[in-house]
Amino acid sequence: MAKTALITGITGQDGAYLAEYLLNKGYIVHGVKRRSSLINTGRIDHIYKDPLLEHTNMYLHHGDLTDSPNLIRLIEETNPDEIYNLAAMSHVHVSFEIAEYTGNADGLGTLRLLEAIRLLKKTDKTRIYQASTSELYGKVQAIPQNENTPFYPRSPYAVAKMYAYWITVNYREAYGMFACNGILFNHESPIRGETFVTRKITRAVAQIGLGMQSKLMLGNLSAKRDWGHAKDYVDAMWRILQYHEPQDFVIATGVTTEVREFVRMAFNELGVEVEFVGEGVNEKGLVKCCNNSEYQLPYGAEVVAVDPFYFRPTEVDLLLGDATKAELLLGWKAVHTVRDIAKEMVASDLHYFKGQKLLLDNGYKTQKYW
Ligand code: NDP
Ligand code: GDR
Repeated sequence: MAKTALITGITGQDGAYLAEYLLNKGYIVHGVKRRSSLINTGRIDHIYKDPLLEHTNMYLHHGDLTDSPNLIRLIEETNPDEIYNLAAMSHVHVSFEIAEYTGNADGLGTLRLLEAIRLLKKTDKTRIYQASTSELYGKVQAIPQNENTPFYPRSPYAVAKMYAYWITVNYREAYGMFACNGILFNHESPIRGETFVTRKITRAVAQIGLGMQSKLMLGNLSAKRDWGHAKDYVDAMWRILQYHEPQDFVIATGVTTEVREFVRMAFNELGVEVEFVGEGVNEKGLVKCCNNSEYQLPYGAEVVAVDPFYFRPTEVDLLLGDATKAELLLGWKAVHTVRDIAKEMVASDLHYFKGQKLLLDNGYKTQKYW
């Protein structure tokens, strides 16, 4: 019999990849989406079919992690074998501005799901995956970070996720639930949210190359992240829930890269070399040379600058994960390198903005029709 999965956060980057992954495995997929004033299903439109018109194994339901009765009803109605709790206010910088909401959705939201499983007496049937994060390590206590490294969260987001992490462990120990944390390090893709640093960079690089934008404004260029591909990471989520006992796993590539270096990699995809000069808020990225006639940028052009607006009140300087446990127990290993990711993301953003430029050059506005 086909297994049933319930995915919260199905409209996000990971939710979209996971839904496609599970459908390909023959699952019936139920996704929780939020009501929004504009349609927010762009990432899953290609796999969605209207159940009233066509056969489908994917169903969408309105819901919210701040709404307990809604979650209880959805779990009761869909009776899932597996729940993937991916929904969250996932932007670290924004969490400093909406700290209480972040705590409610990202922290208490996980408790609401766990309680719903318990109240509905589904602890023996339903397995739950909690989207934990390398942000838990924050001010890192060891390099690299593994499942035994102490946490030191550095943002309202990370503190909320720390509550979610421990309440998941607690429900596992207290009620014997199959509840697991995947401590995932940063993972990116062409459908990454536009305000996370990699996507912000690849979008800007594409537009600068096409003459649609002059400069990219960034915050801390020295932050280091262990960047993997979202496609590889949703496979790890599934493997975590298939393991014979519930455990927590670090999922990472084992390679860390500076934001500055990711910028260089992205410009390299246009054949453009960028050199960083200056320090702190005065640091700039200048064009050193161009090897591709399609994207000729003038020598010395300032294409990157620092804007302190993007600095965070407390920063996470360095993340580097050790996923040995996942490799040994789950047979999981990252496939894509950070350079593969930069290449794929720049290519995808170039494709999109070339289309937009074509429209603009021919007198059509590129804004949405509404
Ligand atoms: P996204 O921000 O792309 O997606 C988040 C999803 O959660 C969206 O579908 C969003 O809906 C939904 N959502 C937000 N708030 C609520 C709420 N209150 N109730 C219901 N749904 C809500 O995140 P990612 O896909 O990148 O990440 C998935 C999860 O993994 C998140 O929990 C994130 O914190 C965590 N994580 C991500 C990592 C990464 O590098 N990507 C690394 C480690 C952990 P909408 O589309 O309407 O905004
Ligand atoms: P992060 O991702 O905070 O690690 O959280 P993000 O891409 O936002 O930042 C990574 C690093 O880049 C620095 N940075 C900038 N960041 C953004 N967003 N915009 C900028 O202009 C900029 N300039 C420099 C940041 O300071 C930071 O050091 C992501 C999210 O997906 C979380 O939900 C997830 O839990 C973690 O990854 C693992």
